[in-house]
Amino acid sequence: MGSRLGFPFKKELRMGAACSSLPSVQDGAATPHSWETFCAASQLSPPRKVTMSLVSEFLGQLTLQLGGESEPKYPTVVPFGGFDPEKDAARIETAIKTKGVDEQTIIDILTKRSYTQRCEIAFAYEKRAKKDIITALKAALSGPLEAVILGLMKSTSQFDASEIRGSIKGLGTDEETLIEMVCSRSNEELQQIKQVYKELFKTELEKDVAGDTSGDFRKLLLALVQTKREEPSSVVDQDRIDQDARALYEAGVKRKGTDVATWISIMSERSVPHLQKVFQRYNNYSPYDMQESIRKEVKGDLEMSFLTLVQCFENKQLYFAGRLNDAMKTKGAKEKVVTRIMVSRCEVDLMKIRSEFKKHFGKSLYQTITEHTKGDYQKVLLSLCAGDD
Ligand SMILES: [Ca+2]
Repeated sequence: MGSRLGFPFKKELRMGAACSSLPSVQDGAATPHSWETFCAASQLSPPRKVTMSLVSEFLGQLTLQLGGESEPKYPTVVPFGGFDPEKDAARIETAIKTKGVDEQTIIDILTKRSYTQRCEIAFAYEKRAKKDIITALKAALSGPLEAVILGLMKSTSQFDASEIRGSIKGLGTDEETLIEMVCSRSNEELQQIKQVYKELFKTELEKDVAGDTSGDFRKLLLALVQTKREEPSSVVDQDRIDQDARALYEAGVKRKGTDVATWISIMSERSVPHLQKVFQRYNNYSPYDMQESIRKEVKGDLEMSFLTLVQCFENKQLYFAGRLNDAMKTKGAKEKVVTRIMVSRCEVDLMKIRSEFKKHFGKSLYQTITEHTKGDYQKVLLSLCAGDD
């Protein structure tokens, strides 16, 4: 049995049980024969034996990912050409064994490989070192650098699911994180998060969200988690755009109080391109634009959720750039927010977030990270940022 099995179960869950829950390579009968099987198993927790059914689950997920009409990606972390997992695993083993730990080598390798490649490295590492890479990295690293590196050992969906779980199951509920995660993710991303959430935590995301929120805030989050948003249509339906714009106005600014249910159904069910046109048309009815209307009509978590939604419908990468800018406004940095966005978006749209950052805040993300962070944490963030603008 691998040392990993001696790990407290709860600890594994907090880590998101990504590669940490891999069936051990030296488990004999459970030995995965390839990194694909190894990665497939990494989707599951608690540790389970690798069987053919897992392989088909993995293939099923691939089909799911390839089947849908995916949003275009703008990653800063891309597959490394001339990739050699054996060589990387050996270099990481040496770096971990080096007195005082050679953090630079760990950063250089793991931030310049895709998630799939990092999985291959994990597999090669476990084969040669006879222990799993997560446990080894956890023991070798500390502080915010450790958080980034362990985050990178999860897939984007696993990381997102773990962040949501942490925001709900931590001390009290971290509404700010929960809102960012649920209101900024696309339907497709939410569908994958829901699936992974169930695999990792053995419970439905809906159930956890419902258990820790209340009132209209809960209704809105649950409506989003149900992922009923329509797919973008090639036909622009002007009548429907007009109807929705008027309905949003009549449910809010025009009447006393707010008909929140109408706002929720329109904002959780319509496609993003449709909503962009609805918000433009909205200005024909309302003296205040949609964001101003939200600020006037609702308060607290509900206000923050609607604002996040509308900002993401209008320009998601600008929303993330703004979050990063806010998190690094003061002398230090709100490390949790910075880490979350850099890790979760580096293989999705960080390149575009970078350009929105530069365009709107006058300074590059690279330069801002340089000014507001230090040490190995700064090095790992700059490497994920992958260039100045
Ligand atoms: Ca009103």
